[in-house]
Amino acid sequence: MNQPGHPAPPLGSVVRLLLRRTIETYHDSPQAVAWMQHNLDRFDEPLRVAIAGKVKAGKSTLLNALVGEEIAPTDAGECTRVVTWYTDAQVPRVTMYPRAAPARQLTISRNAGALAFDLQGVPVEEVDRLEVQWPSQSLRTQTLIDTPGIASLSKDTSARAGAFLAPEDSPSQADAVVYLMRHLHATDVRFLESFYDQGVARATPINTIAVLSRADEIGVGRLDALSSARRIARRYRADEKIRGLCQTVVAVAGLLAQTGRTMRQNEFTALTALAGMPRADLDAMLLSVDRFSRTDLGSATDVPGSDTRARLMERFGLFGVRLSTTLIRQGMTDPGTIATELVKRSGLDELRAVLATQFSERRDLLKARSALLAVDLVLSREPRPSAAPLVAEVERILAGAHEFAELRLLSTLRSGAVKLPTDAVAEAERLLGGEGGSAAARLGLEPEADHGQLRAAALDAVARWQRRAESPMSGRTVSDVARLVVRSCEGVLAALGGGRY
Ligand SMILES: Nc1nc2c(ncn2[C@@H]2O[C@H](COP(=O)(O)OP(=O)(O)O)[C@@H](O)[C@H]2O)c(=O)[nH]1
Ligand SMILES: [Mg+2]
Repeated sequence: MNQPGHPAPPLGSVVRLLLRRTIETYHDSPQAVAWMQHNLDRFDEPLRVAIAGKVKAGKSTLLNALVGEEIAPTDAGECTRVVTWYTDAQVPRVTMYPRAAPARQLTISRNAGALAFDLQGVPVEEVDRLEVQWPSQSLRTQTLIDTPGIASLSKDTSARAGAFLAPEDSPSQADAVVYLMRHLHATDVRFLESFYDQGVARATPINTIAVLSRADEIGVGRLDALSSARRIARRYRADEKIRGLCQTVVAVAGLLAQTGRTMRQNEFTALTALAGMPRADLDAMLLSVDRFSRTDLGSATDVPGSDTRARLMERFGLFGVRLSTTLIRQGMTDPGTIATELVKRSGLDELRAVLATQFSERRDLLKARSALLAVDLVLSREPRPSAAPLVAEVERILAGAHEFAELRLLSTLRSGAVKLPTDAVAEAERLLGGEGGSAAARLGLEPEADHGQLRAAALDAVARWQRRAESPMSGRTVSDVARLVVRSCEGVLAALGGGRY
């Protein structure tokens, strides 16, 4: 226990020191030193967020939506079968890392607006990964990793994704995962379980967010599709089994978001022409993808031809075309406004907010978790007497760092194992950082709450949970829970400054 007034050193520096000490202890093992050095570098890199899910779940499209550019190839194509890293850089560059040959640079070409890379004849199976360096604000705080589909028909592709995300013999290369699913399927659950069940810091679904993807397709393209999708996501969130495997579930229509962020003038022109058609004719065309693209409108009309319509369908989907033409008919005449509306309805902003609170704000903790897994691997692969203090230190960090204690308690609370009133459980989860690590998120205040409001709310929470901890009515478990919550509130107060009480 730390004495009051002597705050624990930040988790980041404790873990960095552990990494260095491990290197010293294993200085005579080149393999261990290289592995630890790699992890020391990784510790200071942006967070690595992998996008996972079955083939055609919409992973590459969602990555593009997050970046705001069509950099990840979508649909088929051999590149989509290789694990691809997208990192921020000054100059665009694509590097291929074959398994058994030196890395080499690939030329970048564009195919109808989207990037395409040519593997120069190297078979997909022989490529370990591609790295796309791309100047982008959104890649500055997180490296995004596009993965091939899991449980796909092609066993090899699926195995490559599995080996990357949840390798059997070493910790994952990713610090966190966004898992896309269209409906929850048994294979999704199995995959989530395999990712989550890893060595130290286990029993915390901390690094996984689930996305109910292609949300516009729910409800067969009706204009309220997104509301239905949000309702389903809410139901998943309330499901104990799902809550045990991921932090939260958000509904997102990646295609709408991607197209909204990259919409072109000629697409707007085509949509405007469609919106000018007699409504019944357009509605009839919009009954299916095929009808929309194939209907023969003759040559006399100024309505876009079959090829243009097919292309519109690829970019907007049935829902996107229906929504855009409706908006135009209602009087939106500015492409910018339509684009903004597509993004707004897509759920992308909600996903970004969740990524910020669950991942970015927890960066240090997620990095620490990855690093501890890496140290643990060395300690178990090459046990030696001189490493005993390191083993003890890993234990001490896991048991002693309040951040990990918060995570364990969050999982326990979410499993429903603690007998507390429902609203108290919800408040405890919030104070423990379940909805984000910032003071405002923990205290349930608006992000713009001022210092005085934050402090008052934190003091109030300390007092309430202290009473609960000391109440003779509280059983042992509840008292322990309450004490940890008090500690979290004290942490918030300490960070706000101005003395403890
Ligand atoms: N309607 C709709 N289609 C989508 C959405 N996201 C992706 N798609 C389409 O689904 C197909 C597969 O998408 P892709 O991103 O390549 O999936 P991946 O295999 O998981 O990377 C493509 O034709 C996309 O246009 C979405 O949100 N809505
Ligand atoms: Mg893909």
